[in-house]
Amino acid sequence: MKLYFSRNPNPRLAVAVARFLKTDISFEFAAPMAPGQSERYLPLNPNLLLPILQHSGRTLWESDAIACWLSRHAGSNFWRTDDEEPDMIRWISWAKENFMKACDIVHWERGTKLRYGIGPCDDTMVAEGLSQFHKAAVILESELSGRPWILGETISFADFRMATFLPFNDAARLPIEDYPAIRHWSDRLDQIEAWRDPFRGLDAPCPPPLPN
Ligand SMILES: N[C@@H](CCC(=O)N[C@@H](CS)C(=O)NCC(=O)O)C(=O)O
Repeated sequence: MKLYFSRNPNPRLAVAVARFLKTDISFEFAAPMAPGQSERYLPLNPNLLLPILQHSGRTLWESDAIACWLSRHAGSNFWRTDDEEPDMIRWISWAKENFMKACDIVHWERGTKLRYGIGPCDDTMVAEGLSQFHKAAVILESELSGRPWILGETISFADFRMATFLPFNDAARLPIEDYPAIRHWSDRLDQIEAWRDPFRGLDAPCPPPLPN
C-alpha cells in the first residue's frame, strides 16, 4: 500500500490521516505535473493531482475517498460509520463549499501564486476570499463555541477536512485570531503530532519559499 503525496494542502491532509490512523503504508513524494511525469501518473490519476492511494493493484484519488478508505482499513470511526455519519458528511460538504473554499481562495492568491511564480496576488480576489471567510467563520465559530470538535467530544475526519488550509496560514494570513473558538480548535489540532508534523521523516523537497 502506498500513498503518493506532496507538501501541498490536500496531500498533506491525506498523509496526516494515514499517520493519525497509524496506517502501515509507504509514502512516496510525487510531482505528477512536473515535466516528463504525466505518462507515469496519468494511469494513476487522470487529473494529475495528489494524493493518490495505491492498494491491491488499484488506485484511489480524492482525499475524502482516501480518508474513508484508510479509516475503514484501520477499523476506525475517524470516518464515522455510525449515526454521526450524515452529520460528518454535512460538515465535509459545507467545509468544501464555504470555510475551506474561502481559505483556498486567499491561500491561492497570497501563497501558491507567489510561491510558484504563477502571477501577482490579486487583491480583489483576496478581498472576496476574506469576505467569504468571515461569513463562514461566524458559523463555524458558533458551532465550535459549545464543543471541542465538530461532531462533539470526539475528533473526526470533518475536523481534519475543515482545517485543510490552516497549516498554511503563514502564507494566507487569514484572521483566525478574530475567532477564539476556531483558534482554540486549531490549537487542539496542533497538539496532534500526525496533524502538526505529518511529513516527519519523509523524503519530500520543501516548496519554494514565498518571495519577500
Ligand atoms: N479534490 C482533490 C484536490 C487535489 C488537489 O488539488 N491536489 C493539489 C494539491 S492541493 C495537487 O495535486 N497539486 C499538485 C502537487 O501537489 O504536486 C482532493 O481532495 O484530493
